[in-house]
Amino acid sequence: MSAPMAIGCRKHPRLFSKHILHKYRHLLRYLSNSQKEREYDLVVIGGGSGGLACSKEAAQLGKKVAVLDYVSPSPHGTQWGLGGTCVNVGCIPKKLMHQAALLGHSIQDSRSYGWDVPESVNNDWEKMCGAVQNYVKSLNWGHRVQLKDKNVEYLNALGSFADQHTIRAVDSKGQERSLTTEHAVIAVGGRPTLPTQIPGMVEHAITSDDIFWMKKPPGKTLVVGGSYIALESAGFLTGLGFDTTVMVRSICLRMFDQQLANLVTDYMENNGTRFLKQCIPLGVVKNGEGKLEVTYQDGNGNQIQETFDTILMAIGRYSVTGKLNLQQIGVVTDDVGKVVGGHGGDLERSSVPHIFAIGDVLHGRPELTPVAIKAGKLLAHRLFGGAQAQMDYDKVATTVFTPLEYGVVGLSEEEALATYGESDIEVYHAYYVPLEFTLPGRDATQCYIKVICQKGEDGSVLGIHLTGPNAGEIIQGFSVAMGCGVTWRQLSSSIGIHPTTAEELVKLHITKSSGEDPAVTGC
Ligand code: FAD
Ligand code: NA7
Repeated sequence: MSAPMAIGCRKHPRLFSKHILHKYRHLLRYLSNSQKEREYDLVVIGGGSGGLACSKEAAQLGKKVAVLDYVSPSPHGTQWGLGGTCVNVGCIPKKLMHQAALLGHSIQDSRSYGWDVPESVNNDWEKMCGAVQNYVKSLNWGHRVQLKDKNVEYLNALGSFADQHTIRAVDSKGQERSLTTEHAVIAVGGRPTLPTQIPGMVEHAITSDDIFWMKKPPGKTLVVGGSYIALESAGFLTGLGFDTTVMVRSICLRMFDQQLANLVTDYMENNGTRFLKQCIPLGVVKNGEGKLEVTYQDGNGNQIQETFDTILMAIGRYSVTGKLNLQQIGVVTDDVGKVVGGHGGDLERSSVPHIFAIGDVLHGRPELTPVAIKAGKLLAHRLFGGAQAQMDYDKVATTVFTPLEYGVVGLSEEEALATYGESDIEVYHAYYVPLEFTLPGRDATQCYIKVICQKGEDGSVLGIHLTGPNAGEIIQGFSVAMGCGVTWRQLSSSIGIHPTTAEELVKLHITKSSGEDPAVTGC
């Protein structure tokens, strides 16, 4: 294909130069633009976890910085303030509602500890939501103040690229402004997917963008999806007293260790969440009473109908890069619109040298707030502080905040087996009973710890997994140890803190391969 074109071009020099000019148009535009005086050193599109961190850090380094943040309302009209997903419709309201649900459990447990609690104790959704929303609004305000204090110009405007060095900002009144900049960071995050192919879902289903801002209690709820967002939402809704069903088409927590994933869902099932497995929604209509009639298909192909008050779709998220004009300016994205980084040896550099991407919008990286923040700060220091350090995306710890929390750092057993092979790994494990479960007689069947190591006393620890109360708090410290390359010898020679759940991790001694009973008995 290329030979005739080349011959043709040599015959027609004008065609040849036109061809070359077209091929290198982005580079030429970059070179010609690079001579001009620009208004800003850095413009960040997206004022979420990553964008705020990056812009503040760059301003601290003495640079002229602007950050654009604009929230397009959800299909149900939900909108929120500055701070991005985590603050408004993610980690923060989610964890507070998780806490609300845990408190409900604790109130029940408290009877066993001598508290005289009335037989019926109910959660007031409006009151809880009001408190959560007020806290979120205080965070929105806090972010605005911080930007002002740190000399970052904040524009409540939708950004897109007019060219490689010019950002077009359009505010809610349609007023437009152009900002020229030396560097740009794309930090626009993502939004939850609503399936257009399932009749009635876009009109009637809500997503995680809406649930935390619902004015009325959700009532009987169908949560669709097996992701962590689906399970966490179903977990707190059940805990708050709502009749909650999770519909899963395949497996839950696909990216996690499946043994632990099953323990998480078993615990939820034992504590009142209903699971419809191997089922898919086919459609939904609103009946005369305002209830949602869902038709779904089970694993045997039967079509079943059931009525719900609320449908929460948690079937994944998409990147909101569609309207940024990335293709036109030469920024390469993957097939789901995420920016491909790693150009020129910099993990966050896009295919256009002075344009970077951080956070959820960056291809192939964990979608977590601390990851976005760290990547944003490191990037600012590389761009403006003479630093070299790249983000370490490896061994990032996380926690699934289901009623029984699941904390994890490193490889799952499946990944370890695939990477190292069965003969090279040793798995230490234990089923344990958290002390706080004992007096109320709570079922601890799903409280489990698994440490995956390379064979031998000095073999590295490859993965740590824990289900139990406060798993998130526990796993953080162990992730530091993993980052330092902790070995099985070092882990198992640590002295525990008694009586805690965390000590069970350093007391592990039974290997899976031994086939011994891993139940912890006594101290
Ligand atoms: P975001 O925080 O999404 O910020 C992007 C911002 O850019 C948004 O404000 C958006 O409105 C704005 N924007 C988009 N397009 C434009 C544009 N063109 N112009 C101007 N502004 C624009 N992570 C955790 O670490 N722990 C958790 O417990 C956790 N729980 C979660 C629970 C839920 C329900 C969800 C949905 C997510 C959760 N996450 C959690 C993930 C976490 O919220 C994200 O990883 C994080 O917010 C990503 O930050 P970001 O800066 O990439 O993007
Ligand atoms: P994920 O982790 O992408 O998971 C999506 C879930 O939704 C998963 O269980 C899917 O099942 C399920 N799904 C997807 N489409 C459908 C349809 N059409 N019907 C029923 N079920 C469906 O999504 P999250 O939003 O939780 O996570 C977002 C990111 O955060 C994620 O990328 C992680 O990196 C962290 P499947 O497994 O495909 O059968």
